[in-house]
Amino acid sequence: MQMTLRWYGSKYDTVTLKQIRQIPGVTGVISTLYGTKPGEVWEMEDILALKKEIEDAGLTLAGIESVNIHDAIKVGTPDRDQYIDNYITTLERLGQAGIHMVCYNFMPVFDWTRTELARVRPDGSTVLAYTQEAVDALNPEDMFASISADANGAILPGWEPERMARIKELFEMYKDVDDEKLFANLKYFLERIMPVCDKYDINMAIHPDDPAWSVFGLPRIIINKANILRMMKMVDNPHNGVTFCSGSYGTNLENDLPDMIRSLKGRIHFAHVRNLKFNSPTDFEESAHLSSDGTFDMYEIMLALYDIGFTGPIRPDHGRMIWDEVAMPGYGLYDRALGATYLNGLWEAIVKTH
Ligand SMILES: [Mn+2]
Repeated sequence: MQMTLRWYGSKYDTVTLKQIRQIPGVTGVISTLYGTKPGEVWEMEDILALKKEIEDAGLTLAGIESVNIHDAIKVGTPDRDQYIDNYITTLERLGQAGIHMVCYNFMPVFDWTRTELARVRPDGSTVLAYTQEAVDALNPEDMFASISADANGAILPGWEPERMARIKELFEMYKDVDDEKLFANLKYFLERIMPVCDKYDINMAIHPDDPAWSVFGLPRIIINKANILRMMKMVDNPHNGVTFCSGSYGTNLENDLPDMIRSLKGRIHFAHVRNLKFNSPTDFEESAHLSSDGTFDMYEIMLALYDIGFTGPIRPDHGRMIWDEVAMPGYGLYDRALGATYLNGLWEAIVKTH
């Protein structure tokens, strides 16, 4: 595996490549062209400039998170083919630039959903948190207002203001889309992009829905073992793979994370590894990465990745906000650096004892 950190680019991130280069054991970043909108074709010169900037800092561009999917593709509207063509052109250019892993998600309207961006933990750190009760009491517009008010001035991925301004229209677009239709639209998309993925050896890594259940009545399909195996089988190509995100699949305590990892052998192209602390089955907060701080056994998660021979990029996921850092919630330097070091420590111990 290759330890990486997510990096939003020098125009958007409070963390610098120089700082990332100094985290022991972190050799690459996962980045994106953060200014692009879903459906746009990425310019080759922008892709190459991003790659060069990262390599000049002594790191590798280990993959893209994300190339986002236009709503027309997820909804299956008549103009979807144009947006899929654009997506294919972007993939071609990424392949030509030597980039072989692309993370994406197929979540309607919202990317990840949290109800608090700065819940105070007993140690004084602040973290992202979720309670179903809070979601049930809010409508989507209120939720956007509260998320953006807490974002430390950052624009959060998936919560861009121009997108949220259209929230009613987006809900209207999805009103006839149920789980089966979303599966069918995902299949259509994957079948069209697989030839270019085969040609350039691009591993597509779908990120699970977060939380792993329906929010605001919207369909959610990438939520559990049965659904993800169905997705693998419906387009049975090794380039059709997953981002294994422990913090997203882990939102549903019925998901047995090490078992899911083992059942996805050969199809996990990217891993997000973090811990959650559950206060009840519908109230969780993002803890430090250590097993002792949360609900998951992180050793067992890393062991499962080792057992399946995982070789792709891995990253600590959201970190807590500690040591007075001000950054995009979840994406400060310090706690993610601690997470990377802890995961590398687990990995070294596993390698030496197996
Ligand atoms: Mn994730």
